[in-house]
Amino acid sequence: MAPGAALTWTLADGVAVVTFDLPGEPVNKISRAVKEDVLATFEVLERDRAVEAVAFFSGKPDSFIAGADIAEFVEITSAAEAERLAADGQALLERVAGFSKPIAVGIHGACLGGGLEFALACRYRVASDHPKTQLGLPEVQLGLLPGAGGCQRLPRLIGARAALDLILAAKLEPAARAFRLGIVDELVHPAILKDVTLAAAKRLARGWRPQRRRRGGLVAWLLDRNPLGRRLVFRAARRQVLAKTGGNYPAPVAALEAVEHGLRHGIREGLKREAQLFGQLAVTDVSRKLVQIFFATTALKKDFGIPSPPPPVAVTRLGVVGAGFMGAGIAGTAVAQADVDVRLKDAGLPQVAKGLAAAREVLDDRFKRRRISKYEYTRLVAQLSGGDSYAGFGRAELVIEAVFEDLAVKQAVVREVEAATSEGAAFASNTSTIPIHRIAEAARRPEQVIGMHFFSPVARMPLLEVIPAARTAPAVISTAVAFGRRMGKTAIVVKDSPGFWINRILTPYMNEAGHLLAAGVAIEEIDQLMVHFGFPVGPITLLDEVGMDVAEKVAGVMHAAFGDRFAPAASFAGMVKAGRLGRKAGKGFYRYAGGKKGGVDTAVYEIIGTQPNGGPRPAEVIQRLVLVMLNEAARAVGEGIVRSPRDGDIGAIFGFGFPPFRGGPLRHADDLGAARLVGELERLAERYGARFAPSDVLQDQARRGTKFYS
Ligand code: 3H9
Repeated sequence: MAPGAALTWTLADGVAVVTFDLPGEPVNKISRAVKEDVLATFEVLERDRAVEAVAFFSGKPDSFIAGADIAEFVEITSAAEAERLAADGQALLERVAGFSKPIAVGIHGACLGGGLEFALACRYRVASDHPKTQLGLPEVQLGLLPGAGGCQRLPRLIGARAALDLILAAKLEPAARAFRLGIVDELVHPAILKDVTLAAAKRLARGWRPQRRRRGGLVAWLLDRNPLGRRLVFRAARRQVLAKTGGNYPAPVAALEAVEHGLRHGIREGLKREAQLFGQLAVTDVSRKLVQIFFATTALKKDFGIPSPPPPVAVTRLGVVGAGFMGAGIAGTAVAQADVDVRLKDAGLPQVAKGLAAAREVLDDRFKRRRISKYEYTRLVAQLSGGDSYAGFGRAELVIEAVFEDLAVKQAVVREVEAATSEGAAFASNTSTIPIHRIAEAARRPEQVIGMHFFSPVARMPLLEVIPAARTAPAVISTAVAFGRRMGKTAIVVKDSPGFWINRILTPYMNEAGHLLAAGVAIEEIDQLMVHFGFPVGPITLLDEVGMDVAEKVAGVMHAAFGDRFAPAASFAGMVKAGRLGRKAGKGFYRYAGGKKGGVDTAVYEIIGTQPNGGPRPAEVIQRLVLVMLNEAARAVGEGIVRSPRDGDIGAIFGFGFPPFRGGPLRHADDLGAARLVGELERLAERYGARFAPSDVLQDQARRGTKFYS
């Protein structure tokens, strides 16, 4: 970047209107070069007598500043270097905070990380009330902390409790909530953002001091403003952080320390500690992995999974067949996220009514959490409709089926949908195991058939597997990926093979949990060990969540497709017969009362046929569960089930919560090393059977000394 290229300014009635527009980049980010530019610009503004105040804007259409340039962190090799980077960022913002002329910022679009730290250093903040305007300090999500003064300025502005809530959870707040919290001073329509910010700058130049009301009343005073209350706040936050991260993520703990240190010892000392901790965090393996995930995810946003993808069809009306839990989830999420008309179809009106009510719950939830206004809610609810025929499907550009997981049923649905839709409409199946080409065999237009595998609950699970069959048209692939993204999903394009990617690698892991139960390991021990490893829940809890009937069906399909290696664990066999389907049935491995999960139901051991007796050592339990998955993941990569290790890792992290700090199963395999994995798998195979036999891919890597990521 040429010096002086990012910031430009003009003078308007005594106010320097500064525009930050990083050339050639989709978003503004604060790199070393940008820091120089800011310093040089402010130098000139300081000297120019005609300038009485500054109004600062972004030149990007829908984003303000995305934070510090994350690419620079990748190149850092030592903690000292990272600490210097933070100290330089702090020095820049000290210059902004101490600037002799008042600065007002007009924020429209994402204002994140270093971008918000910059805004906090300015005298006055105006934000547009546009949905794209979001503010937050997401650094802990990258394994870092806000290192340019964010851990100091935010708690001083809005109180320790509210600041910790934002920083520790990496929360992004819509502008309206940021206004309520006191982060921004004024909330305006985007059309008048510039004028209002300029007017504020002018008033500030004339000596106006904006009054900031302390928020939160007496409770905030008791908890935020006196040392005893504050100690309580920090103690509770620390407890929560440790419970949530299981000690696997150092960043939130460090952020907590930076905030506390600053409030106890003053801003100077706080900044110093903040920079030190930033330095330490930036070179941790956890941060490196989380930064890789960030870049992998952003790269996926532009990747349609095929070379030279044709433009996607713009979907305005979606047809959904099957008003069960999945169908309703797809319908509700499509309306809420993609703002399309949805027509939901099922065999009978009572099912349709139930499905529409469930779909509406997605909107209810958004409204309750104030993510959408009453007006938006009413408008979106009106876009949901349904019936027991295909009426209304004629205008749909895309139809997604989520009917019973049975080939004949799905083939019948394809035929019906083809008869009811236009020639160009794409047909997507939400099957989790049935090969898409088998479903397409029944179609008159097989090139329009594709798989879109959502995860349950659809509104919350971030992954979508898009599965083209051999004959699927490229435009249908682009359309499915683009629509999945509009629904807020991270989409990976995977090969048409039983179980695709997620169920392919998850099934052996679930089966292994069953083998361990049979070997006498207690239910809660298996779950606790995997949570300790970093999964959000253990495999037995996951079975209860997915539903034992669904899991049994998946396991059966996978067994038929891949043979003995996927033989289901005998210990699971009686669960479905006993009606222990999991959470939805109110009983599974655990007890459920009023929708809440209770303890293990020990009556289950009777059905399993083994009582807990200690079983293998914890280290062996972890090894069996993890290695069986890594081995299958390696094998599936060898078969081209995912197009790259990146897709495989992002899929596993977003699909079922493979621990992000381990970077995904393939990064984790690289970290352990193929030679070690092969050795351990051989030992397990000898002891427990051929299902552990090391895959050709790992054996080949071990021989050649290669990895998934070079
Ligand atoms: C920080 O600020 C630390 C400080 O506290 C202390 C420092 C001392 N850096 O996502 P998109 C790229 S840490 C580098 O597709 P969208 C992105 O990779 C930072 N690159 O757009 C992509 O590149 P490409 C804290 C960045 O509209 C392109 O921009 N901030 C950065 O869907 C477009 O991105 C964050 O963690 C960055 N900071 O979403 C925010 N941001 O075109 C990270 C974006 O080559 N950013 N890029 O593929 C985001 O969350 C989203 O990008 C954002 C836009 C919401 C801003």
